[in-house]
Amino acid sequence: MQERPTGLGRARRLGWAVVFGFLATAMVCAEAFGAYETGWQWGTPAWEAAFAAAPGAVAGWTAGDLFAPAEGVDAFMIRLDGPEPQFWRSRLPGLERAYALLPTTGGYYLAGTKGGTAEDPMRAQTDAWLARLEGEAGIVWQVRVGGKLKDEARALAPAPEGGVYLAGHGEGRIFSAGNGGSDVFVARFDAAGERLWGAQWGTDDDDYLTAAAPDGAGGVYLAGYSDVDEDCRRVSERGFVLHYGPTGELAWVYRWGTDAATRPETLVATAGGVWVFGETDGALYGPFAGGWDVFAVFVRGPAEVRRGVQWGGSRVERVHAVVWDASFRSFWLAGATASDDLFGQTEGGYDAMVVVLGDDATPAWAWKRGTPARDEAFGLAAGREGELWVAGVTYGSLYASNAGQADAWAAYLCFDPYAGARERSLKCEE
Ligand SMILES: [Ca+2]
Ligand SMILES: [Ca+2]
Ligand SMILES: [Ca+2]
Repeated sequence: MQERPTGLGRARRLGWAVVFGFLATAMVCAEAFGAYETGWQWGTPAWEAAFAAAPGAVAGWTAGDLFAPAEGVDAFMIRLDGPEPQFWRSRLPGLERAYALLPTTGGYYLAGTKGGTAEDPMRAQTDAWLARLEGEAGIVWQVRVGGKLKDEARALAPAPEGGVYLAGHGEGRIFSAGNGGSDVFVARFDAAGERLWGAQWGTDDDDYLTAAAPDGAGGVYLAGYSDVDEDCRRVSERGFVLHYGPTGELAWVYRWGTDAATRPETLVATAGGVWVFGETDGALYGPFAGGWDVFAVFVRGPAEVRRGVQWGGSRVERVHAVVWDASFRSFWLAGATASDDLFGQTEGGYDAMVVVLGDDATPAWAWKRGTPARDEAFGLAAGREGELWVAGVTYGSLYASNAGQADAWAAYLCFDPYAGARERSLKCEE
């Protein structure tokens, strides 16, 4: 699909009316709490993906001429916070694969990975990048993070005073001597793009960062997993949670796993600790249903784990993003399922899903959207009125005709988190 040429001018004219229009929509959404869903799909014959969502916006990348003629891979950000969706769309030349998006005062932080430059041998391989975007100014500043080997950005979390934590993984020296294979890194930046500190952590095997979340006290939780090798062959994966304080000190590390792979994918802090959600290919916290299952565990410190749960269907489940809704005491979890025996039949391949979980992290009900091809939800954000923005990837025609390869999609959803529970209780009364 090509950009609607009136989009940006329209946004300028509408100005604050757009914002108030959006708030009104959100309030109506909250009052009604009826199921509300609208979705979009953007694509070209080349590859597109949307991996990140923030309230009112999604971000991803295109390898084709999505909104303008392209050279290589470009990041894009699409704002969905007007009464007419996708009223503002932007290509971000020079930024490549975007993985994480975070709203901040006056704008957004966006992070991803870009290829090396042939001119600079120190930058011959990929690096992480972090950019600050503000309104119509677009990119206000951008920084590149990484050593001379391969580095990738994966997650953002808010830091004090409008700053941001950037987290990812890379090989060799990033902020200190490499521990072997891939290591995890985290760096704190202030709102002006100045790096305050950077830290590196890892085992002698490959360590991968998947998620970051604020700890509520100025620090940051990180999650990911380490390969477990035997005779240089990967046999399993072991999870980790790291807790860094605001000045860069590593407060604690929790590592865990069994013979089953333990692959944390997302996390969110709640009172007194952090909930970690991930995937396992065995019986980690309960019976294994098959393929990959979802697990959730509450980590309170370097050794204390409570209330581990596991659930899934007979085939693969994936989880990528979680939001804690304190007012409803429930989690929203975005991912995908290939199972016909979990939340009803799939359309085929993976179907995208958003699952509502109670405060014990067990599923109450789920929204599923899919095509006979592979569909997956990667980014998730919640607004103040209970509305959700979801970002994902589809190989099919989810909200529009597939343009070729994978396309990016986004959805704006609103439903009552208690709907499933109410249905269940009605059934019990009958
Ligand atoms: Ca390592
Ligand atoms: Ca499963
Ligand atoms: Ca495509």
